[in-house]
Amino acid sequence: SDLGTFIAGLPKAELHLHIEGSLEPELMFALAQRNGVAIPFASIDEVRAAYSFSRLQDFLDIYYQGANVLVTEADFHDLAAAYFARVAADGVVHAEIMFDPQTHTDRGIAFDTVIRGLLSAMEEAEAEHGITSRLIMSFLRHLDEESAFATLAMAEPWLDRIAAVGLDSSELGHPPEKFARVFAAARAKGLRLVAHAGEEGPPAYVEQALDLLGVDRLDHGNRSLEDPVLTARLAREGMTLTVCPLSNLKLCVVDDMADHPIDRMLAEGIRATVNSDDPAYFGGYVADNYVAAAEARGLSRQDLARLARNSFLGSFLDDAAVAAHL
Ligand code: ES4
Ligand code: ZN
Repeated sequence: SDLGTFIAGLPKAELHLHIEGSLEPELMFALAQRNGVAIPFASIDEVRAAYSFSRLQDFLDIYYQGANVLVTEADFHDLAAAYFARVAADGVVHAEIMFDPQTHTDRGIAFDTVIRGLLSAMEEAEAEHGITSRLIMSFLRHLDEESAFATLAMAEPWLDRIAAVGLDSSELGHPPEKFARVFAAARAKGLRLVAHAGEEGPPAYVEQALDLLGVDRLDHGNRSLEDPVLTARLAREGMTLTVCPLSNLKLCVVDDMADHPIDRMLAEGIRATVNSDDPAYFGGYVADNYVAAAEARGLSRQDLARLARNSFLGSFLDDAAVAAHL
């Protein structure tokens, strides 16, 4: 379509992408076979049929199962290489990709295996596709503070290759305050900070992410709009929100794409961006997310250009690189 062509032609950054969530069923099967790992699905169609969720936890249970096929450095390389090859066609020129070390280290995969595989694919992506990238190491919030500190310690030799730490997994019952000390430690090491907040959790969790973690960027943030004071604050402070429309629909954060708040966020003056979250599970890569939101909410080409511009403004690129993309 004309809209799809316009969107794919907009240079953009992707700021909210879980690399484990880019594991397509075809690669899941290939890696299961390569590594002799059992998966609870008989066919690729059966995998796709299992991707029906009524809340975040339904998805997370399947997502952690899928990640079991990732074993060797080559697996992590191939996973990330497939992501970069796919989003080159979406107009992505910069990607800040999250990975969840604990999902792997807790089943005996070395931290170094994971990061070496990802970094080699990132280097190739710059050479082959001209896509620059950064790594965000995300802590699983359903695990304890001690496990997050242990993960930060494993990252110590790699700190110059990691841009930021993040916070993901089951939000309800695991408020940001649980990780205030480990985020302070990460900041002291020179890392930037992001956290998922306000996806299923209340506006108070967003306030904690701002006030107790001191995040540089918020992942999701949808439920902030329930609080007019918080909404105004996000706009005033120029906080970037990494919004994920197809994820929001699949996880029932919105009942219908026609109800998606992306344009309301822009109208409130919030620096909103559009991202894919877990594209292999939620039915589309980043350009599909722009298209779905644009069709459902009647976004103009000016709105779409604003969203793409916001993706660079909200990135962890240095000022000169940001300016070069605007
Ligand atoms: C996630 Cl959509 C979402 N929310 C929280 N944690 C996650 N990990 C991967 N996708
Ligand atoms: Zn996410």
